[in-house]
Amino acid sequence: MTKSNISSLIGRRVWDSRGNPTVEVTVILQNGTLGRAIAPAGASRGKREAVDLRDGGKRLGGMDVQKALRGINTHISAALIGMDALAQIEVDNALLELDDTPLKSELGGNATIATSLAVLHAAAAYNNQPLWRHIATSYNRSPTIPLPEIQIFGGGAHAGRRVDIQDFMVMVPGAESFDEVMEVTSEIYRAAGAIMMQKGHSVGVADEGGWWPVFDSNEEALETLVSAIEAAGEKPGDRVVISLDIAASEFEENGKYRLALEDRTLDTDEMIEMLGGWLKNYPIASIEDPLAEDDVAGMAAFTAAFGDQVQIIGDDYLVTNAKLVEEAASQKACNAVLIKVNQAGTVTEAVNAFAAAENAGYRSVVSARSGETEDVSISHLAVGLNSGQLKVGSFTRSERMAKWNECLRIQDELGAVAFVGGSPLSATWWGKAQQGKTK
Ligand code: 2PG
Ligand code: MG
Repeated sequence: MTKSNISSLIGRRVWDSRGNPTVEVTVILQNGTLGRAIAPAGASRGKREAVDLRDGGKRLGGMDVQKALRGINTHISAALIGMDALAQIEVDNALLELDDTPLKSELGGNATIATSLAVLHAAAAYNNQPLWRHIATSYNRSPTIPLPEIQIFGGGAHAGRRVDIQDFMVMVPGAESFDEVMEVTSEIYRAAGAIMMQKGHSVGVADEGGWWPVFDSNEEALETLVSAIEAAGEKPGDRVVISLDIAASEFEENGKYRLALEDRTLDTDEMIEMLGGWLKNYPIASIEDPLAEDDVAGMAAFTAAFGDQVQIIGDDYLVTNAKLVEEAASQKACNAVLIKVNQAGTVTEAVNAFAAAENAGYRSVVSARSGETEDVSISHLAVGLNSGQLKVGSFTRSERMAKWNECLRIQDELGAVAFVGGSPLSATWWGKAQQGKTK
């Protein structure tokens, strides 16, 4: 056995930001090097993403992970002990051989992703490299500091469906550094809180730390977001733009879109018209899952209409799956992909989806889940892969701030020049408006 071979692999139950059980895996190599990672968990999940293995029943809301842990501590550890941690693809292939079901329902995507990421961490530590550098070296990428998307109001499945739309976010493409993004976002978050307080709408925060959305319509949330950007001293659409995750699959019923807050039901064309109106009236530069995951024709029609002005991201629709990304590209649906490691279930599959996106000329946004932990692997993934963008949730709660803070640390190592700024949005109206502007 060589020093980088796995000598032990142990699963343990830990707890996520919603207080639900989740899976942590610790890998130890022959020379004592340790790698550790924790599986995140989604609430608005795509139908085709890897599923978490949960125990079901009444205890802990059916969310316990004892079955997943048994799989790790028996089958997975038996298969992986002795393997070289530096051979990520072989390790991930071994996981796929153990569970060849399409959605990893036997071992659970929670078990496989925690294992796969823990091995990646161990390999980085073995090479005495920070994770981002190990990723950049392994996949032959030039590391950069990503442009964040940061939530100000939470909604949809993350806020008891109080509003239909899921994420009302800001991006600061006009910032000179990651640090500047943090500062501007903090002011906007604070201003939004003050506005909610003034209106008597301040009742706390949603799952990802954004303000709980007490609004009479979805559009009121957008109007309030614009007011918050202005109250923070910014001109909306200048240094700061808006990004939305519609998460439309969540309110699609039998091919129609049910906006419960407004007591309205829209067909695909009406949905496209409504969103088109928003794109016209608000400085929105990025929009995720504007139509439901099965409404491919709608997604293609939306992209044909607006793809040359805004970033259109497939999340539930593409579930970090290379094959689905290729299909979407052939159908000209979306122009960007959300990369969530646990949707794929292994690091290799997530990287394959990222590579497929790049081949297709699609942008990528590395993303957290609504259920998160102190694990900051995705900050390193975004930097190491040079994904250009990172979505983590809001600007409160340590499971979110840990990821932003990790980017600040990495920026100190890489230097502010590594920050991508607004370049990921260069193909949008925002990027086009910047051309010709002198600094
Ligand atoms: C999303 C994510 C994060 P969840 O839809 O993009 O906002 O939510 O993890 O619940 O899928
Ligand atoms: Mg989404």
